[in-house]
Amino acid sequence: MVNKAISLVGVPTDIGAGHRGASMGPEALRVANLAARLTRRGLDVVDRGNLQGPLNPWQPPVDGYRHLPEVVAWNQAVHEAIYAELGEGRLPIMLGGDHCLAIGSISAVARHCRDTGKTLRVLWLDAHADFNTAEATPSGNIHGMPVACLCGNGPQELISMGGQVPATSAPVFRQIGIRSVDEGEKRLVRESQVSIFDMRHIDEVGMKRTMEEALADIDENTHLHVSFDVDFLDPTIAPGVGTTVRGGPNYREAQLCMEMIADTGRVGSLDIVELNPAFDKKNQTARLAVDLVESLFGKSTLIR
Ligand code: NNH
Ligand code: MN
Ligand code: MN
Ligand code: MN
Repeated sequence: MVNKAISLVGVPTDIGAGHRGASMGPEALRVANLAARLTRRGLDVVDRGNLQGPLNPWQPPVDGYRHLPEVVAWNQAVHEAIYAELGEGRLPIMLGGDHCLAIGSISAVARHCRDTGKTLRVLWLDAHADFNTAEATPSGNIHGMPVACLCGNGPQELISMGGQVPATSAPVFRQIGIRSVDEGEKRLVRESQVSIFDMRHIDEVGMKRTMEEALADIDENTHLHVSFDVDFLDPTIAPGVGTTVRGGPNYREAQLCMEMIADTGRVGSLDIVELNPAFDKKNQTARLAVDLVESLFGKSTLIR
């Protein structure tokens, strides 16, 4: 069974993104009643409030990275907070914030898995592979780089977070929903051992088989980390993100994805990132994200 002690950790920054506004994500998720919805599911939810860090200076990239010192500061705070929650035996949900923050959260989860002898598996739900480097990036935005950084390909301050370089490795990742990968990034992904279940794969075999494949060979020793970039979802149902890409999973496909993850009973930590209320309509994307997170924690429409 899934850990019932849940900690919400707000990380109000858009420091790694190409649009302002993901800094409002944590509050939008609270307004959409995330804590009460999980409490209603019988979980013991504590909201730790927000972490703090530098403001967004909105500068152009320097040597291929935008806002690197600020990204490092925010991720250090995330790493410490998430590592502490796991050490207390709790299940942390990081309320982002943009996706660069997964460097801090996943490096902390990897460190916790080393402490406890668990096997880490990361489910990366995203339209994007987030495998860029300073050389490959078209934007310099570090939210396009967290998977590369976690696999040891990035600036020293980001790859060494958590005391081990690399923090984790490519075979740990299962990426689902991918449909926008930059040219140079494509080559890096192909040369890596990251498993990609892109939209073409989901179109061809369906979400059910895709998830069976992505969840294959996990066992009772697996710590599942779900990194949920809200732009994973089709923009017709989830307009509240900075980088919409059409052709994503629809409502039922997304529900099935979450329900099948829940069925494993192995979820140990979660990121909800890239929600951008400045692009949303009446908080609908935040409400949808909360709905899907309820399913991730076992809410089901199953009758049998
Ligand atoms: N690949 C693009 C970049 O690196 C966009 C990344 N944007 C995301 N990633 N939202 O999930 O700039
Ligand atoms: Mn643990
Ligand atoms: Mn992402
Ligand atoms: Mn994305």
